[in-house]
Amino acid sequence: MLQALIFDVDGTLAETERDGHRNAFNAAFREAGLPFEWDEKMYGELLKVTGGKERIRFFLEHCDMCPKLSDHEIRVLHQRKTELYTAWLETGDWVLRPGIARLIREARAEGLKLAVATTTTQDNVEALLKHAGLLDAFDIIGAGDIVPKKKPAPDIYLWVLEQLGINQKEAIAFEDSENGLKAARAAALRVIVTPSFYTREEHFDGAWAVLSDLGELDKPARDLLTGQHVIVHTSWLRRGLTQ
Ligand code: XBP
Ligand code: MG
Repeated sequence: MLQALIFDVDGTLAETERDGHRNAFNAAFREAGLPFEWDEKMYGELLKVTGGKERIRFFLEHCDMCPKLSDHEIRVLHQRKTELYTAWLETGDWVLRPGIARLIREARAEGLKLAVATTTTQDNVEALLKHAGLLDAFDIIGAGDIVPKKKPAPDIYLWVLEQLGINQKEAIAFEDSENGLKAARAAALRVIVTPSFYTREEHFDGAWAVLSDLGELDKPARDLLTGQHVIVHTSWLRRGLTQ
């Protein structure tokens, strides 16, 4: 029986990568006097590395002309990036993706548990949910360094399931990326994928459904595999995908 919905954050709850995280990384680099910038295309490639600190480290390791930074320096730089990113969230210059707030409220009203499973930093998730007026709706937030291995490892999903006290058959995960899908599938969860700006070309084998978004009452989503119109309701999730 369905007990919980588990949401990824970046790309799934909102399109936060290009104008939010990327700009915050670049502003932190500028402030620190570092001689590089991540353009839109390069950032899309760097997103294959999950986690901001890991992404900076990977970039520096593959950049001959860049200065080398210690783990401590990367942590300090990343801390500043988090401040800049949460400040951006507070400007409200972003929106939740279609159907997110609607489904969360519907699930809450029906007593389903709600959780987050993300590689982003806890402060970022709290700032995003708070600004959206949804922080109180969530029972568990699994974020950032709370587990040693980030997505595509299943660790964050396994941690969230344990905290919720349920098994993998009792939850559905919502993801936007191949790395996220792999993580949730490795935890044996059913996964609905709503591809985002940076993940449209990725492969989603093993997804339960691949949808344009979750759909609003006046603007249904599109099933990207069948072309059908759908609005993801809890009843739809409970019943399975055969309507
Ligand atoms: C996406 C990520 C994160 C963000 C940056 O997370 O990989 O690393 O790009 O956030 P999600 P931090 O699992 O929510 O899609 O700099 O805080 O790591
Ligand atoms: Mg994501």
